[in-house]
Amino acid sequence: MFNKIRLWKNQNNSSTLREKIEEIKKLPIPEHVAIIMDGNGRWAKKRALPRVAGHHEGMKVVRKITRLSNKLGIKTLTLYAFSTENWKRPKNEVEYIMKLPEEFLGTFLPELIEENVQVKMMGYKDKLPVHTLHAIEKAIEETKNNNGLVLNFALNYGSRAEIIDAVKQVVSDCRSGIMNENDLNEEVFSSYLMTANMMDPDLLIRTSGEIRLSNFMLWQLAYTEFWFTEVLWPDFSEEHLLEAIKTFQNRQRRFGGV
Ligand code: V07
Repeated sequence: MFNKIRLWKNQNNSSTLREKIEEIKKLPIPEHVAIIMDGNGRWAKKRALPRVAGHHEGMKVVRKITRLSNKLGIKTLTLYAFSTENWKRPKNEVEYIMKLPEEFLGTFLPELIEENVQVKMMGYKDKLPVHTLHAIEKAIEETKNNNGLVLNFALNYGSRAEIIDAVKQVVSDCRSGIMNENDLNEEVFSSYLMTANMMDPDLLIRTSGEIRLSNFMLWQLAYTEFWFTEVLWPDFSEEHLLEAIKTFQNRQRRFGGV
């Protein structure tokens, strides 16, 4: 009888996923997880599909991973959706990608509100198409009082530019007397970045086998654990996130606190 139940459980993925979630919740969960969602174009190419098909599939994974992150009690999920370098891609691809926030929010904003998720964005808003920015700002406004998961999209974001802008603002505040240069320290400098009031990521995930940061959160990732996988973003599953967190927990257990 029990063997039969076990057999049924192992065939039923959703039930074993639930068990894995319960297991992982017994140890500390990273509070802030950041993900570089790479490999969408390659996923499409492997299937002889246009690159945009990979981006669309990747968008569905964003929903899945957001729901699980919320369920796990992760406090902040930062997703690198578009870099300042991505403008160099073909015009039609960029135009398509810039419609994804609207499509995503058109479908899932009610669900995000229902699940108490707070939408945020970091990056240079000035270059974004107005239709994209409007959709995101509406979502930010409608979720601003939610106190569940913070879903932070890095969009038209670049870390070196972010740091330069912070330095310029510090210099300006010193010149105008708002700040004394002797008061500048790491904590104060952090408050000049786009992640002001956010804790640094505990865990960085990058998919698609690239082992580099590509100008993503250079300051904020100083003490972060990195987890890289060959899996392409559209193939990234709940199990992969749990695996990354498990690795994080094992590292914490071995090196943390002593
Ligand atoms: C984008 C899908 C995921 C893979 C990476 C590239 C393509 C969701 C959003 C989004 C952004 C803001 C927002 C709600 C949803 C998104 C871009 C690209 C630019 F408020 N997916 N996704 N934005 N991709």
